[in-house]
Amino acid sequence: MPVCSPGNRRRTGGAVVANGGQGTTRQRSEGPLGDVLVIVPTYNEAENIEAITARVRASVPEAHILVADDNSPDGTGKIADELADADPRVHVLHRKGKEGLGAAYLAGFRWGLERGYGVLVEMDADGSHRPEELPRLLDALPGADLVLGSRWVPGGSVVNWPKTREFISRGGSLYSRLMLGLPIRDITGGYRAFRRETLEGLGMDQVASQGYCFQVDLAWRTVKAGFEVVEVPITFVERERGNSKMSRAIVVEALWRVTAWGLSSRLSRLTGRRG
Ligand SMILES: Nc1nc2c(ncn2[C@@H]2O[C@H](COP(=O)(O)OP(=O)(O)OP(=O)(O)O)[C@@H](O)[C@H]2O)c(=O)[nH]1
Ligand SMILES: [Mg+2]
Repeated sequence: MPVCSPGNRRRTGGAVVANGGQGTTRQRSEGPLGDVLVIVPTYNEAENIEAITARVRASVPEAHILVADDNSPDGTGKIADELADADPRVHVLHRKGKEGLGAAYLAGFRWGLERGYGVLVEMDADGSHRPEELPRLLDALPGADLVLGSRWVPGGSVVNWPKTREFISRGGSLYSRLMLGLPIRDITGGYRAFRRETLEGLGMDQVASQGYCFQVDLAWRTVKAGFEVVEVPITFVERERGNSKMSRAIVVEALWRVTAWGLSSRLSRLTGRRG
């Protein structure tokens, strides 16, 4: 089993392994990983939901899919219900209204953990996270506790992304890396595969963050809890249909939360050393 010394990064077949040295590396269970649940959060993705489920089905036929819909006004939830009627491996979690990406994922994780899934995958509905790359993420999971699809490791890339978005994303990852001391290149990315034990061990009940920040929060908790993170290069493709939910509020939330976490962890290290 690969174990990283604190703060190390190393390569294994295109994947980059990171452990921040912020916690003790855990022993990982060696048995079968269990059934895969791909969680797809949706808000107004009527134009995308059918294509994304079909692509997941073609790419990883045995995977189950959970659409976590926040009562989308464009009828995404109804289309998802029709897909679920036609395919017993498609499920729908209807939520009462728009509460943000983080809350939808947390509800989806709980749904999957309660039903015994062994691997829980995060995937956007808009095609940016290509289902065709999911087998590569899953292949890396036996050597990791969390696999991140990464745009910013060698071999990773973005297609059709405006320079401003790339700047925000790269800048957000760099800032989070420096503030939190995390040796992860793509901290804000949302194409991920978790082992169930990782989600059970990272303190999901305390997570309150929402947008990009939700992804930073989970990555940081994962490393702090002593789990091992592997980054696998992906090609991220800008959405072709539907509207982005990215907003100024999401960027501001990420900035203030990451700054607050970084400062408080430095402070507690400082006072811990003195005391
Ligand atoms: N359930 C739920 N899903 C959401 C919410 N906000 C965003 N999503 C979904 O989360 C995924 C990512 O949102 P996007 O709008 O694509 O955000 P983004 O990828 O940062 O922005 P673009 O690059 O412009 O696509 C998509 O599948 C959205 O439908 C929400 O409040 N609730
Ligand atoms: Mg998107």
